[in-house]
Amino acid sequence: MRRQSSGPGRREKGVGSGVKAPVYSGKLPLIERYRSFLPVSKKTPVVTLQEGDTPLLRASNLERHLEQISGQSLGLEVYLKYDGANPTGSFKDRGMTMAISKAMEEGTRGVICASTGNTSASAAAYAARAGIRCFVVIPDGNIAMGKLAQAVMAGAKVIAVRGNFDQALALVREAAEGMKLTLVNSINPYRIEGQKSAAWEIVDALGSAPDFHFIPVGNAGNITAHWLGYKDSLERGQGSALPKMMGFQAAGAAPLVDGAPVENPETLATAIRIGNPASWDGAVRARDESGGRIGKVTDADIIEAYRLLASAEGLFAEPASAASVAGLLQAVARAELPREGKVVCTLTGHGLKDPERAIKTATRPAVVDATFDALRAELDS
Ligand code: AN7
Repeated sequence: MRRQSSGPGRREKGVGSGVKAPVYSGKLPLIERYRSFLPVSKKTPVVTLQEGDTPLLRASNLERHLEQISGQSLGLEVYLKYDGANPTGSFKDRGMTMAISKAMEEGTRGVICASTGNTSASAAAYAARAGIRCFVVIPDGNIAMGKLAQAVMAGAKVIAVRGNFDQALALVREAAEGMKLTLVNSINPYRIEGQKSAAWEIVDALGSAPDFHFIPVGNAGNITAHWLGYKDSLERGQGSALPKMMGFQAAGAAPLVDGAPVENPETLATAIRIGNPASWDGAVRARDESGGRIGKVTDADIIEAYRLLASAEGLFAEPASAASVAGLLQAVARAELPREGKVVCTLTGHGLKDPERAIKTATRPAVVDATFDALRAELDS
C-alpha cells in the first residue's frame, strides 16, 4: 500500500526493536512536544500512544455550586484538567511514555510494576507497543475491573498478591533487582519527568500557574511531579508565581495527613488505597514549599464530588480523581480560599475504569415492555 505523503503527519526512522517508524497525525506525542525539557536524545526510541495535551475545561456549573456552599458570590475561576482523556484513560501515560522509551534505549529485558490499577494498564499498553514483556503485581480483589481488563488484554503477565499495594511495591522492588527488570513505578525518575508535562500544559494554556492546584494523592508521584513542573515553568520565565499545592488523600488511607504510614489502608477509591507513599518526601516538599496543604476527604465526600462532576459538568472521572474536587469543596466550606483567583483540579483517571462503582452509585435504569405505552408511562413518571 502506498503511504500518503501529504497532511500534517510526520515520519521518522524507528530505532530499537519493536518500535516502528511513527506517523503522527493531529497532536504530537508528549515527548515530541516537550523534547527540549525532557532527558531524551536522538537515540531515544519514542514509544507513544499520543498521550498528553488533555482538556483543560472551565467549570462554570461547579463554580456556581461553590458559591452556594460559601453563601457569597465568588470570583473563582475553576478549571478541570481531564487527564482521563489520555490513551489508556489516566495520567500515568505521561510518565509511562518516558519510562518505556528510556527502558528501550537502555535495552531492557522487560518491565515490572506494582499497581492499584492505572500504572499497570499504562505499563502493559506501552510495553505491548514497544514489543517487550510486562509483569504487573496487583493487590488481590482491590483493583477496578476496567484496569484489570486493560492489563490482561495488552498481554501483561498479571499476578495478584494476597496483600495490599504497599506490600506489592516492596515485592516488585525486590523482583526488579533480582531479575534485572526495569521498575516502572514512579520511583523510576523518568516517570516523574514525563508527569511534569501536566503542569507545563496548564501554564501554557493559562499563561501562568493557577493560584491553587488540587490533586489526589496516593503514592504521591503526581503531586511531586506537578510541583517540579510548575517550578520549571517559572524558571523558564512563564508567569510570575507558583500555585499552592492542595493534595487530598482518602480518609482511610491518609498517611501524609496523619504523619505515619497506615498499615491497613481502606477506601472505595482503590487507586489511592496506599498506606506508605513512595514519594512521601516529594509530597511534603510540594506542600511546604508552596504553602499549600495535604488534607483528607471521606469516602462520602469522594462520592459526592464524583456524582457532581458527572452530573454538573459531564465529566466522568473515577472515584480517586474526584478526591481533588472533594478537596476543593472542603476548602471552600472552610473559607480557606480567597474570593478571587484561579483554581485547577486534576481529574486523574476516566470514570469507565470503575464501572462497578458507578453502577452502585447511580439509580439503575427502569425496565419496561417493548411497547410505546409502557415507554410513555415510564417517561411520564
Ligand atoms: C486515578 O496505578 O498508584 O499520588 O498503581 O490511579 O501519583 O500515586 C495510581 C494512583 C490518583 C494517585 N488518581 O497518584 C497505581 C497508582 C488515580 C490513580 C492516583 C492514582 P499518585
